[in-house]
Amino acid sequence: MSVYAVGDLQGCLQPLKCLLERVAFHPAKDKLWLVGDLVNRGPESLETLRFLYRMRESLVCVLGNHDLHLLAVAHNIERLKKGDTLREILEASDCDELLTWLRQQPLLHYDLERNTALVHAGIPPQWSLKKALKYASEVEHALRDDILLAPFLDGMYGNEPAKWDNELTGVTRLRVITNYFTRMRFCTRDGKLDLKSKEGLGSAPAGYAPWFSYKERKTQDLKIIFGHWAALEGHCKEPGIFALDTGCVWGGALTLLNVDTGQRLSCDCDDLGLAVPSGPPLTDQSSTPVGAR
Ligand SMILES: [Mn+2]
Repeated sequence: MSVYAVGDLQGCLQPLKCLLERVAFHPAKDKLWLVGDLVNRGPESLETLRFLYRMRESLVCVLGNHDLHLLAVAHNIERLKKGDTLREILEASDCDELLTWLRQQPLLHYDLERNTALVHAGIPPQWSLKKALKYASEVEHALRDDILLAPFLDGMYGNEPAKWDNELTGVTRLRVITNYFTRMRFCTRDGKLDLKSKEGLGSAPAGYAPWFSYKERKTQDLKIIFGHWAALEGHCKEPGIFALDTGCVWGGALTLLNVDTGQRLSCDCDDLGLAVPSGPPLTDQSSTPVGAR
């Protein structure tokens, strides 16, 4: 059995198929971990979701900001934004089935045997693994609950409060948790978020640094696999931290990591003879869903 992790798909189904073929992925034996942002902006969001749903028994999948945005649009909480490519999912006859599956997926996955966590954006420096799992489960509970789902989706948009406080309650609390797990790049030592800067390591505002860079980070002993930050181009020097978003949808490549050996493979649309999808360049990604409305 092999365990592989792939970066943000965003509807790039052909590069995923290419990578699974190259490693001779066997659905009954192997596992595929997904860092989230399965859909949106890319060419085949609906077919990507269908493909993953069919192989759901072989997957571990955490949710990204684009996946949550899809759920919010589907539940009439938010409208499609310019550049969204989600309409084909909303109009599909199997939309309910696909989204019912999607909302069961966690925000944070922990593999005890490998002491490895899978998360879309990251784990803030002030949270231990134990706390992170507890807070993730609060959002996961709301997502799976028919009554709590709509208020959660309605309340999740926004950048404030920028910092965790254990006294927070209700949808405000869930918003901050969601922002950490699905949108974070830079934060302060004590976990105050900057959700505006989206570029590389050099673009941090004064007092802010990448969430993984703090020496006192409470998850120093944990391996963490994450996506979301295409401007890192898959590079992260921090030991045990694996950045997998290599911007496939922005003309980069899709990266697959063998979780046990550390071997990386990548496949881009050029390799497949496909047109590179049009979009902003790597360092200028326009609005990210689940931002301020
Ligand atoms: Mn993302």
